[in-house]
Amino acid sequence: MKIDSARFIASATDLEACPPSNQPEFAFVGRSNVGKSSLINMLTNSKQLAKTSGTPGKTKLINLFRINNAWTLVDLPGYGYAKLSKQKQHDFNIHVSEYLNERENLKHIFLLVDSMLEPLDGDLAFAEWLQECGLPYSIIFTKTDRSSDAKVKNHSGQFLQGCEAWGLKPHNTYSCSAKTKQGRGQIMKWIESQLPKKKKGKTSPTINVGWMKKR
Ligand SMILES: Nc1nc2c(ncn2[C@@H]2O[C@H](COP(=O)(O)OP(=O)(O)OP(=O)(O)O)[C@@H](O)[C@H]2O)c(=O)[nH]1
Ligand SMILES: [Mg+2]
Repeated sequence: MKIDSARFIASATDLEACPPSNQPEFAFVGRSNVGKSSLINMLTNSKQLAKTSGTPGKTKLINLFRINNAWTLVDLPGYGYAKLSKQKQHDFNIHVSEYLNERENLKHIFLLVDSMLEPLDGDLAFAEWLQECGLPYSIIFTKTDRSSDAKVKNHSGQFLQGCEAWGLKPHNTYSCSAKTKQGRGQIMKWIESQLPKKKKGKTSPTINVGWMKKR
C-alpha cells in the first residue's frame, strides 16, 4: 500500500481526550522500549513521525497518526517500565485498558514482543488479558536485525509455545525490523485487507461538446 500522507493528529491522556473518528484504527502496544514508535515510523516511511528513544518510557500518551486521510495508527505508552511510580503505572493501566476496550473504531491491536529476549510472562499475561477482553490481536516480534536468524526463530518459537500453553490464539504473527524494514510488506498488506474497499469511482461520462462547434 502506498503511503500518500501520514500526519500527527493528537496526543491524548485518555480515551475521552481521543478525537472521535469513524475511520479504522490500529494500535501498537507492548513493553517499554520494545520498538512501537520505531515500527510506526518504519511502516509510514518516516523518520520522526513518532518520537523514539533509547531510554524506556518515551511515549507517555496515546498518540494518533492519520494515514492517507483514511485510517489511523496509534502509538501507546509501553508497559512494564520499572522506573515509573506505582501511581503512574496504575494510570497507564487504566488509560490504556480503557482505550483498548472502549475505542469503537479500534480494528486491531498489535502486541509487540522483543525477539532478542526469551519469553516474558508479562508479555504473555498481556496477550492473555487482550484475549480475555475479546480484543482482536496479533503478535509482532521486533528488532530481528539485532540477533541471528536462529536466535529470533528460537525466541519466537518459545513465545508461541508459551501462547499455546496459555491457550492464547493471536490472529497473526509477524517478525520485523525497523532497521531493515523486514515485515513491513506483510503488516501493511494485512492492514490494507482490513480497510473498507474503495468504491470504484464512477468515471465521469465524456461530455459531448459537438453542439458547441455548430454555434
Ligand atoms: N536495531 C534496532 N533497533 C530498534 C528497532 N526498533 C527499535 N529500536 C531501538 O529501540 C529503542 C526503543 O525504540 P522505541 O521505538 O522508542 O520503543 P518504544 O516501544 O516506542 O518505547 P516507549 O515509547 O518507551 O514505550 C530505540 O533506541 C530504537 O532505535 C529495530 O527494529 N532494530
Ligand atoms: Mg514509544
